[in-house]
Amino acid sequence: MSSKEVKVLGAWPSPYVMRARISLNIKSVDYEFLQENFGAKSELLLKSNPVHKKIPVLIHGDKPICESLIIVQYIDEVWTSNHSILPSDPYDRAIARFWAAYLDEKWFPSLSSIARTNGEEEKKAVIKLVQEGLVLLEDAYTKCSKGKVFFGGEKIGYLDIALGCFLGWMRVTEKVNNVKLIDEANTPGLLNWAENFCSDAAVKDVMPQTDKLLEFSKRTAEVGFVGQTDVFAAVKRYNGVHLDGKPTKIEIVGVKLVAPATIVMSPSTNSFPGNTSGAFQRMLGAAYYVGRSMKLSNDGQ
Ligand SMILES: N[C@@H](CCC(=O)N[C@@H](CS)C(=O)NCC(=O)O)C(=O)O
Repeated sequence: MSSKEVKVLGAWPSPYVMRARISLNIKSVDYEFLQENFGAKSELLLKSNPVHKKIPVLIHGDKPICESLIIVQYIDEVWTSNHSILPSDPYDRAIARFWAAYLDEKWFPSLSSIARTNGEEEKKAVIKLVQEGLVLLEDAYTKCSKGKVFFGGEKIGYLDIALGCFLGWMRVTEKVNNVKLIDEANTPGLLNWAENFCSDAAVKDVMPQTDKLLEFSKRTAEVGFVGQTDVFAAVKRYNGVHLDGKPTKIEIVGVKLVAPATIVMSPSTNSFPGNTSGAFQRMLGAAYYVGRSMKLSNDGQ
């Protein structure tokens, strides 16, 4: 299979994109990784995933396949080389799908909402929910792995990929909030599993380093504005606007007529207000991941 026949539209920090990449690695399929910029989605992405406009998209020949878990399953069915990703037993397959749905519908939304909680009490409550979910997953691990290393047995399987892709962001959450999510006391099986998962040949090159992810989560993005008026208009229009239930603060921290002017915006958001467009939309897009500040630069014209 030529590398050009398989493409992944994605971004390195995205857990969902990791699912596609790990699955292709398991099957030893060569692929081209086309990194998307959240600030300005590519035409190819919009054309390939017109419904959700999200990554990952797997492009096989000229056929796009969307939604990470559907992509994992597609890869497993198309490339039958190496081991199979989904369990061969129908009951085991159903259980693996059940837990993967739980992860995407309940558990990960809780994990990612920690950064957007209001106050310490709410944060503690959401962290507790996440930890309780992990205790349920510990039990699922004991049952699914049947004493082997992975949920899928000897080799990484569907549920390993579904949960393992979140390990990077779990570690970031642990660091930022000074808590333990996976530990010896409550989730000893998962602790061991996580180490084996991250060091697997199919995973280690796509699993982002925690510090890099942490840096990314706080990153400063720059967006050029043509003309100062746009920068001031953006401040006027969006300062105080509620995003994810919190007011957005935008302040100009430096204005130079020749060198770039800079605005810092906080808190950042992971969703776009419906009426944004153009440069400001691109700025919000670049701030997709929670917890970072943002700079707008003005070329001073
Ligand atoms: N259910 C989707 C979720 C994919 C998803 O949320 N992707 C994020 C990146 S991690 C995205 O593309 N966000 C851009 C947006 O929401 O516009 C899947 O499993 O593929």
